[in-house]
Amino acid sequence: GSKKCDSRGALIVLEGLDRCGKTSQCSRLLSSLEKSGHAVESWRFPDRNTGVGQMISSYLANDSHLDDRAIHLLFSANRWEKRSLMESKLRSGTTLIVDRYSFSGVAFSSAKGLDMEWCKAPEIGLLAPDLVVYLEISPEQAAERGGYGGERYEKLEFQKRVAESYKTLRDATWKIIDATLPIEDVEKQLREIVMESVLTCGEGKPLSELWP
Ligand code: FDM
Repeated sequence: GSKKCDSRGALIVLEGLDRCGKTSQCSRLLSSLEKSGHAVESWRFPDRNTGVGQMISSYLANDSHLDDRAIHLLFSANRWEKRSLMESKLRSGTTLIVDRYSFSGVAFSSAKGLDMEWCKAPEIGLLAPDLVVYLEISPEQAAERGGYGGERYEKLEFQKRVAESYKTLRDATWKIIDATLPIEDVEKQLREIVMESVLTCGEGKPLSELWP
């Protein structure tokens, strides 16, 4: 008979509070995977390059006001508009490293007081990540790192509530890395976890959808 082997790329998501080091870890991971010959791309949400992304960007910069539910749905729409490209990249064997995804969507909006189940609903049917890595840092330590850019959510009190939301959201499948470790140690741990997931997807692990 025909043995099915749908080799594909892995969908890797990095989550964490602002200033946890996610963005630099994403770029380190990207170059390390590229160097070892993997097909890989680095993505981020919000993707500010689309029309929806520009509305989000102006909201985050406090240049526009939007209802909490309206902005929540825009963040979600911003993922939906990338879904089919995401699926074709993965199926063609490209691993995607994604800086923030639906978990940011739920954590940040529910930190404003929106119901968590309501927040999760528009994410149903998006591709489920093969791996979620949470770079853990306390809100206080993140704030001490300085350089909050002055965007809407970059305030200690709000980040504390986001941290609580992330705690509620995370499950046993998430991998937690201590983001206060030296940058090279975080990088090494991350690479090991990611390589394992890339391997399983290469062996034909099926793609699935949120929320599993
Ligand atoms: N954010 C990000 C949300 O509120 N919802 C979402 O769905 C996503 C993806 O946007 F404060 C928040 C998280 C962060 C802000 O993110 C912009 P970057 O990573 O700083 O660009």
